[in-house]
Amino acid sequence: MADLEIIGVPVSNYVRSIRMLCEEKGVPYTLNPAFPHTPAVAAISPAGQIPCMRHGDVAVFESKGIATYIDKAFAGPKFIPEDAVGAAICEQWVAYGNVKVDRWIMRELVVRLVFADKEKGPDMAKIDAAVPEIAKIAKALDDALGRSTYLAGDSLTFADMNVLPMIDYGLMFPQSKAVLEGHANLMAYHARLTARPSFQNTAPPPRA
Ligand SMILES: N[C@@H](CCC(=O)N[C@@H](CS)C(=O)NCC(=O)O)C(=O)O
Repeated sequence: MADLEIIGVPVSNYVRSIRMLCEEKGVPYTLNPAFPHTPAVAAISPAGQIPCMRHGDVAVFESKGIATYIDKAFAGPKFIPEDAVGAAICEQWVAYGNVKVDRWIMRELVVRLVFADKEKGPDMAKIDAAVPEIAKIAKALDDALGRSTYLAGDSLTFADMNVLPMIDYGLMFPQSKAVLEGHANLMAYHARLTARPSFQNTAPPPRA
């Protein structure tokens, strides 16, 4: 069978989530470190977003679509539950991760700080506005992790791999770190999951 190709730069939280899934399942893959909106990406994603995936004739965009394909097409442990409740709860946390955690931690805070205008600096009003939203997210995740070991119950699912890189990025910046650190369940979860080989082996290269 053809090689599995994951397309996208390793610094992307969503690319890392897909790479973590491959690592956890033991699925070999080739990483094509393409930036958003480059030809390899635009050929698959109408939005020009990463990650994308190719496997023989199959091309998929959107990380959850890619994760579903990999989980079903390859042997190894399952990380998207098949039972009705497990599947729904996993999907629920993936959606919450994408709509809330990615939006407020990644787009409204991390990306604004990292890609700030060199002369004007980051838009601090927008960063400040993100902080109370991140506080709500931290509480929601912390509450869920007080009820179960992982977001979708007592086994690791793709929902955890989806949010972990986002939380890890949030802990790198003082504005979000201060909020996240106040949540003991979330911090214990971050420590446990970032120790896994799937996280360690997918670290992006240091910024030049
Ligand atoms: N819903 C998409 C989001 C992917 C996404 O936001 N990727 C970012 C990099 S982490 C990207 O490609 N940004 C460029 C853009 O949105 O134009 C998914 O789950 O794959």
